[in-house]
Amino acid sequence: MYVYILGGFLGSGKTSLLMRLANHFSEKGKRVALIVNETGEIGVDGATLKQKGYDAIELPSGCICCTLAGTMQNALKNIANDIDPDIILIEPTGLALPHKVKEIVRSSCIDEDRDVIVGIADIQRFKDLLRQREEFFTRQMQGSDFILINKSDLAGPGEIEGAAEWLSERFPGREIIPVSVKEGENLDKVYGMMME
Ligand SMILES: Nc1nc2c(ncn2[C@@H]2O[C@H](COP(=O)(O)OP(=O)(O)OP(=O)(O)O)[C@@H](O)[C@H]2O)c(=O)[nH]1
Ligand SMILES: [Mg+2]
Repeated sequence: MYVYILGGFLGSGKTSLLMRLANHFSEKGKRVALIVNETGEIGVDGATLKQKGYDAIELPSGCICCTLAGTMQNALKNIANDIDPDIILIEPTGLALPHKVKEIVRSSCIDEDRDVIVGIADIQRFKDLLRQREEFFTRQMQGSDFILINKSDLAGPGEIEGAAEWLSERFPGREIIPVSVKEGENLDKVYGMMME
């Protein structure tokens, strides 16, 4: 069982990516389960995900990397026992630290082959985020196995290159991929990195 944690600030595109990944892997015949910890106004809830045919668990408000750690452990165990999916996709809130979520996954005694943190940076708000919350953003991206620069369709000239340069200085050796989750740009590359 693979566990993917989608880490990124509020509005960066986590839910949009979650839906894309769920569709893609389901079409490939994989059994996908979803854990969402929504606080966003625009988002999907467990009921909507279930309507779409996914096994989904929605965690109550609160943050899975701190106050809801135990709740998330139980959710993981239930999913592993009852559903035994090929893939679990986890969307923490935009204020969670993904490496803490990963620690909880690892302490849940479920039998995962691999856990992966996908970091999502929003190009539209990249400069503002650095100006206002550079330290938090850096910690949030810190544990990522690779980083997506999302919303490439909205980027101005040079913006992607600037963000990629900043990220590769901070996180040397980390793969950085510009994507548009909305328009599908570069998503094949992301799928390829996830289940090979
Ligand atoms: N133009 C554009 N918009 C995008 C893209 N990806 C996501 N969005 C939009 O950005 C907004 C936020 O996307 P979500 O997927 O809800 O982001 P999120 O990270 O789940 O947000 P929270 O759960 O509230 O933290 C939505 O209006 C999306 O339609 C993209 O690649 N391009
Ligand atoms: Mg969301």
